[in-house]
Amino acid sequence: MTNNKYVNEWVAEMAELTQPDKIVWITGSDEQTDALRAEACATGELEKLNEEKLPNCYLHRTAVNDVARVEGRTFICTKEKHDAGPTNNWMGLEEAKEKLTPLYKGAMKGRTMYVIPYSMGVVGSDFSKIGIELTDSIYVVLNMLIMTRAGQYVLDALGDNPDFIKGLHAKADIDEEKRYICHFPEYNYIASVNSGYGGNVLLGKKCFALRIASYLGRKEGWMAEHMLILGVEYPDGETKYVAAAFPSACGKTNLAMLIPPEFLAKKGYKVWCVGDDIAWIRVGKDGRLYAVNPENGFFGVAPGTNEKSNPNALHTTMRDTIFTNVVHNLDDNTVWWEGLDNNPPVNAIDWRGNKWDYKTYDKTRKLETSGAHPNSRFTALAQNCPCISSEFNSTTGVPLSAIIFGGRRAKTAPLVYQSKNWQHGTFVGSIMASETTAAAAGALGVVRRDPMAMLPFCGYNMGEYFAHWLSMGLKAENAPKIFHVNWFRTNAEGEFIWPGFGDNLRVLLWILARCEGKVDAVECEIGYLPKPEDIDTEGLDISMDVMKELLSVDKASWIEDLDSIKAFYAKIGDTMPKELLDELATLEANLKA
Ligand code: GTP
Ligand code: SPV
Ligand code: MN
Repeated sequence: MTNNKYVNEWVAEMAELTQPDKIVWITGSDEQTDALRAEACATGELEKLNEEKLPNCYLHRTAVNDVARVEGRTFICTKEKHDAGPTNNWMGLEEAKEKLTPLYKGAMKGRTMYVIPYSMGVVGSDFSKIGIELTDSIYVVLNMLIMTRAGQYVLDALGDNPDFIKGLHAKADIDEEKRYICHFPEYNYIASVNSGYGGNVLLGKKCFALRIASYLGRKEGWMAEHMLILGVEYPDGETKYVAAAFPSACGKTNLAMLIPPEFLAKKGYKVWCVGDDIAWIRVGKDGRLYAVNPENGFFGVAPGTNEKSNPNALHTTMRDTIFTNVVHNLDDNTVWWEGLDNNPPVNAIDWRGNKWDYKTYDKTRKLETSGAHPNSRFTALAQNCPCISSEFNSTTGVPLSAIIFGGRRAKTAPLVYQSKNWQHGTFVGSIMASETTAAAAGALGVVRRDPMAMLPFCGYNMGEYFAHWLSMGLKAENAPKIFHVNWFRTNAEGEFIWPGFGDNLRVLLWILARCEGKVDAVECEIGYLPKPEDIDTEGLDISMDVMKELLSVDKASWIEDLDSIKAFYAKIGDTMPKELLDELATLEANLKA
């Protein structure tokens, strides 16, 4: 509770609108959290899992129509359409009010409204910002208690300050036709209704820490990005940090927690995870860029997580975790998902809540036949991660040596290349493309342009976002070098050519060696490529020919891509910075020379 009149007035106003039976302020105390867990178990909203095997872990199933972010129903609501820009759905303020008010009216009748005070970033740090989410979902409360720093101490830190982000979430009827995720950057306000799933309802995450924060970052001179942050510790004990932007379900969590290949581990290399999804970045006094992870936990993709691909993630989820839409193993009251191991449970309930026979699983019809939804997730505490960085709670952030962009491309993009400078690197980020994944509702595997992995998350005009990137490079005299990677090149059989996961450290080491000026590169049409022999392949079953292929530029497919880039830039229209149009002209000339 608080004496902050801005908070109290707003809570009262929202309660009058939604008419909850009861208002409960989330304190973060163990007693309150335990009571909420017990209540959720009593109503069936959560199922308590095997306390011996998975202490303090719970299972939740969302509605079948509510399993991913809904980009088509996500809106930026501003006075002027221009400010949302051509890549966002825009809704005017009046229309938003007309649409949303009736949906919220009485929506919490018979329910409890929970008031969640939370901080994105360490409470009290210059990087951090406070939010208050009102929700009628215990699932949301328990997730927010993992994903953010939440509770009474955040209200205490806020004091009587009006500077907080408001978020109103009501489950209503989980009606997908009436589902709206609306952002009002000019009013520090987020409104989410008719969903109970992850990115749509954990309002601190994509809604605040990316869409609202990107808008604030432009206004205040910093950046909010869809990036992991990791540290590579060298055998001599020095640690270098990189941030990497990959689209949803394209490998951020996996890279952030990677385990070095054996020969590198033996030499003493280690990787530390600072964050797996979001980075807030500021210019330091020394002209370098400094990054913090504003989150407190991981909302990670479950399928494919196993003892080999990402043991750190798996261990992180062994306690204090909420699993969403995975398989329930009734024999020992644990969980399972495709790609965990080769022992699917025999006595099992699938993500839809039905009895599930693993023998009916058909790889070519994943969505229909899998036991765990392809976008099933775990919500786990960062502090439970075996490789969490000692800088996780840093209030000043970690200095970035490199920024890495990457997508899921079967062809076109090489394993890794370096941009020529910040402006060219911004261009490389702006022309990113990736195959769509199950993280958002809609078609899968379709290549779309996803600049800086921010297409669904940039809270303002994309052309102005690019201009902001360019301006940050001018402000940061010692800006990181910018690279592009692609772990997802496939052969004629559609199999991945690069082993990926832990072996991606081999590529990171080349990137960091470039940042130090310790290794040469080959200049080509798109930037600088490694010499194939400069990526260490010790212990890998991969031929020099394959390495050459991975590190080649397929000119024909790049030339084919030019049309799509031009169309995308044309869509952005007159806010497109001239510098990037010039870079595109240079790329075209290089490719056609
Ligand atoms: P969001 O949480 O949606 O933002 O996703 P993310 O970028 O953190 O993606 P995540 O690391 O969870 O990876 C998603 C999928 O990519 C999983 O199915 C992984 O198995 C797969 N993946 C991750 N890294 C690699 C890699 O290096 N190679 C291959 N082939 N697949 C990978
Ligand atoms: C993503 O889709 O990029 C996620 C998951 O990280 S969600 O929180 O649902 O946005
Ligand atoms: Mn994400």
